[in-house]
Amino acid sequence: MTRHRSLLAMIAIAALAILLTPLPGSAATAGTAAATAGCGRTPTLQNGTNTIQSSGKTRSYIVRIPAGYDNRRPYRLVFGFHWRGGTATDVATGQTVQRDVWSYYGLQRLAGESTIFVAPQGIGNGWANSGGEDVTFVDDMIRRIEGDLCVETTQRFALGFSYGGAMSFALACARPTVFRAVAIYAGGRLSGCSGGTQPIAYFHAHGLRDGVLNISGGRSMRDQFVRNNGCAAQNPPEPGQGSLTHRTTTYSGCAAGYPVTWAAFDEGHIAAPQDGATGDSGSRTWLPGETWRFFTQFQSSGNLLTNATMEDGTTGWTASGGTLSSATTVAHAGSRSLLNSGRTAAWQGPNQNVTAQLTNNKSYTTSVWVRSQSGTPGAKTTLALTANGTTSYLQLTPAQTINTGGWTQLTGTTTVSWTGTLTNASFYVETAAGTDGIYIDDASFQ
Ligand SMILES: [Ca+2]
Repeated sequence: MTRHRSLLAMIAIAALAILLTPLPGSAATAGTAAATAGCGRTPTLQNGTNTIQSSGKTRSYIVRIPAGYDNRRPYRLVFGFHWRGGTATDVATGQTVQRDVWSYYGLQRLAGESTIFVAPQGIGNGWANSGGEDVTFVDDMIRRIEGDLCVETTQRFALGFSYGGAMSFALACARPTVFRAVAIYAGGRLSGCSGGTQPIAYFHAHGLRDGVLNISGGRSMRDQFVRNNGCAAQNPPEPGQGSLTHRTTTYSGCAAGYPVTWAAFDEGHIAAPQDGATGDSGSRTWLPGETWRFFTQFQSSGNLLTNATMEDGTTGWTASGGTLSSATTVAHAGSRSLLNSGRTAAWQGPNQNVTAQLTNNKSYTTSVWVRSQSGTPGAKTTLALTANGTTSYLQLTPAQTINTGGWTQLTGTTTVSWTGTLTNASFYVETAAGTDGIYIDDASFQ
C-alpha cells in the first residue's frame, strides 16, 4: 500500500470540551473537540526555536510542528525536558543517544505526525524552578502554543530524564489537571512539588543501580501518586542485579483514568536503557515504546477515520489503483460517497492511513457501507500492517456480496496487534475478485 504521510490523523473528540473558537470549514471532521484558539489559524510559531518573556526573563523553547500540519485538527502536545547540563537541542535531535531515532526521547518516531513536540530550555541547563518560575514558563508556553496551534487540551503530556524528570514531577504536583499524564525517567525531587495531592496518570522508570538519583527516591515519588490515584499499595517486582532486564508493573485498583506504571531496570543513571546490554541505545531501548503506550492509552476512542462520511470530497482517502473521485450520483447518507473506479486488481480500493492512531493489542470495530458500480463482487475491509519491515493483512470484515442497486454494510470486530515498530497501517476496502468499481460511504473504524 502506498504510504501517505501528508494525511494526518484526526485526534478524536473528547467530552468536557470547551470550544474556545469555532472550527472553520467542515466542522464535522473535527467535531466538538477540546480544541484551542489556535485551531483554524495560520501558525506564526517557528518550527524550531522560539522565545517568550516569562517571569521577566527571555526563555527559549523548540517546537516541532508535524509535517502536513492541519489547523482544523487538534493534536497531542508533548513536552520533553532535558537533563542537567543538557539542552533543548539535545532533546529535539536525540543527538546524545542517537540522532533522530531518539528525538524527543524516542517518542517522535513513534508518534508519526500525530503530535506537537516541545523541548524547553532550562535556566543554566537545569530546572531549579526557583519560586515556581519554570512551572510558570510552562504555563506561558502552553498559552502561546495553544493560541497559535490546534491542540487537544485533554492530550497534554510531559516527560524527562533526571533533572527533566524532576521538572515533570513538579508539573505532576502543580498542574495535574493541565497534563493528562507524566513520564519520569530517573527523576528526583529537584524541582519541588507545589501541591502534589491530586491524582494524575503517572509513569516512572528508574535504574536499580542509579548512583546519581537513587531508586529509593524514585519509589517514594511513585508512591505519592499511588496514594493520590487510589491504587493498591504494593512493592512491584524488580529485576535481579546483573540481569540486564527490566520489569514493568501496572498498579491495580487505581481510580479510573489515573493509572500508575513503574518500570525498574538493571542499570545506572541512564535515559535509554535496553535489555541484554549495558548503556543507552536509541534503536533498542524499550523505554520509548512503554512510554508511548502509556500516553496513547488516553486518546479518546472514536472513529479513527478522517472524512468518514465522504462529504469532504476525497480528503483523507487515496486509491491503491484506479481513480478516486467524490460521487454525487449515489450516497448512503448526505450528498456524496467515494468512488474507486478503474481498478486493475481485486486488492485495490479506497484506503486511509491510520498508522498514528492505532494501539497495539486493541479491539477495533469496523463498519462501512459499500455498493458496486458494476457486477456483484464480494467486498471486504482489510488492514495492512507493516511492522519491522514485514507487511501482514488483517481481514476486518467478512466478505459480502455487493450490488449496483443498493448499499451493503460490512461490519466486524477484530483485535489488532503487531510485533516490533509499526511503520504503516492502511485501512481499505477491496473485493474478493474482479475489478468492478466500488462506492463507499459512512465508514467507521474505532
Ligand atoms: Ca456521504
